[in-house]
Amino acid sequence: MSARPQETRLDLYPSRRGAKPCSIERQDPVVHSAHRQGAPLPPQQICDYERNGFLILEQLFDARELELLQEEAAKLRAASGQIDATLAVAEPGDSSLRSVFHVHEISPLLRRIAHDARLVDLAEYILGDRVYVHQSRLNYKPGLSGKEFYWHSDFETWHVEDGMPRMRALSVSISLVENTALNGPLMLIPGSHRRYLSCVGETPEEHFRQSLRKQEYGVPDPEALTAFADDGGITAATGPAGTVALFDCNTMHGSNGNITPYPRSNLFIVYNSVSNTVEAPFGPTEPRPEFLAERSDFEHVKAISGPIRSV
Ligand code: 6CS
Ligand code: FE
Repeated sequence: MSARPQETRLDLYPSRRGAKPCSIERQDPVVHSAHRQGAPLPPQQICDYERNGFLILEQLFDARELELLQEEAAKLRAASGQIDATLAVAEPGDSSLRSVFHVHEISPLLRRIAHDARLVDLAEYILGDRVYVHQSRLNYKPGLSGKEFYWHSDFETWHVEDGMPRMRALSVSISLVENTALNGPLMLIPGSHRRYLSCVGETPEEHFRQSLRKQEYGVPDPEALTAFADDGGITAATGPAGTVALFDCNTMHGSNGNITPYPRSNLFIVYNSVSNTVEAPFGPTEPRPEFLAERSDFEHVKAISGPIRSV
């Protein structure tokens, strides 16, 4: 593999380079739109998102829409043997299905959801720009064997391994089943998005083959993580099926394993600003495949309004 020429770009968020972990102040806004008028969220919720780095919303989708989404996730799971093998990720040490990536490209219904005005308007407002889908996935967290997602900032990986320059992206997670304290719900650390934890360790080539099952590089050091939790506490995104968690690309998050007998599945859609498209990775490895980070089609999403009935 040919080495890339000596790096001359300014890197505001260096990571996996130094011998010691360190913490860097965020250099980017959290809410990129200046005006509160005409916003798709009440001012209090915008403040909450800005302060905490996430927002939990219930009842964005109606019962029929949720049913369609649940059926589609089950269909993809049942057909996972026929899906391009690179998109389907198995649990570590097990062959049960952990995640399916690029779902907005393989399912017309999930594409329709990714283009839904209720989500796109929120993303455009918070990111202050037109947006495109950087990544999408279904996380199944199967019953009995679903393993944890260790603490991480998505942005750290997207910057180092994919070349996302700035913090101007967010994730939408839609739960497909009720998330309780029991089944490994998404956990987030309020306020953690305001600092960037520069991690240690040299990324191996094709790190994604390992990291999507169990991440070991680009994870926070225990002291910094503990300080984050001491300061902000930990919030679990529990709630009925259909609960939406909207979170900043640098919010520290993770989830426990699921040893209940029932799966805990979520749909994730990542929106990035069209002014923040990925470049060469800021770390030394080759760019990850496009099913993890869109690199060729940066055309902005055109929001579609109205309820989703069938596609
Ligand atoms: O590596 C990634 O891009 C993915 N991994 C995690 C644990 N979260 C975000 C993203 O899907
Ligand atoms: Fe993540």
